Amino acid sequence: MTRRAADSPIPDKPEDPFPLVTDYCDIVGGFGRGSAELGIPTANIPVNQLPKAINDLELGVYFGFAKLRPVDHGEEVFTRKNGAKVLMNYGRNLDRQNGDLDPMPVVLSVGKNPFYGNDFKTVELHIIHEFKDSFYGAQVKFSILGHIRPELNYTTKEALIEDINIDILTALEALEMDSFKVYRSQLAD
Ligand code: ADP
Ligand code: RBF
Ligand code: MG
Repeated sequence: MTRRAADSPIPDKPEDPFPLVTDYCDIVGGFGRGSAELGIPTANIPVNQLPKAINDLELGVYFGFAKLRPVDHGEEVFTRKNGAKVLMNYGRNLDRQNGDLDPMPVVLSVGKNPFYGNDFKTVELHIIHEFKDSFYGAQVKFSILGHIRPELNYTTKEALIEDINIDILTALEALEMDSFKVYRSQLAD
């Protein structure tokens, strides 16, 4: 596996403070840049719904598992700060047959996205799974099992995308180890 200069070594099992696990959190709208600019959608979570131990983590990239749950709610339209409209379907098109409701591997960014110059922290999850539709307004429960690397700044969008793709491969490889894989069932109902 490709290891980069800034990467943390992946231990052979979760190490303090991991594993960390959340309750179900709401999936809210962000700037819409993940899919549109990077081709890597991220479900954004309100930081005030997260346990303190997660908010105390250093800014960086982490891996774990995530499980979605639809919310019984009519569709709504949400308007982004730039005026773009987003349909919140509350996860009504999540498809059990497609595995959308199973625990899935995830890479998380806990950071201020220096590449975009945000002045506040966001917690965003890229779920490593192909969905057929968006699921704004649904809820997600997730675990954090390890740290991949600190948050970095980039000179190009392509370099950021390339690093996120390495993060995804790193997460998948770590989560294949039995000592991490066992935490998948921690999220099962
Ligand atoms: P935003 O800035 O509003 O978060 P994104 O471009 O990051 O916009 O897209 C995030 C949305 O894309 C999520 O809220 C979810 O509805 C949808 N989505 C589709 N596939 C995925 C995925 N694999 N991981 C995370 N979100 C996904
Ligand atoms: N943004 C950064 O500015 N620096 C990073 O090092 C960085 N790493 C990320 C790693 C992962 C796995 C993901 C999903 C996102 C990362 N981002 C990073 C955040 C990215 O800028 C953000 O998802 C988009 O701006 C869309 O909100
Ligand atoms: Mg996002």
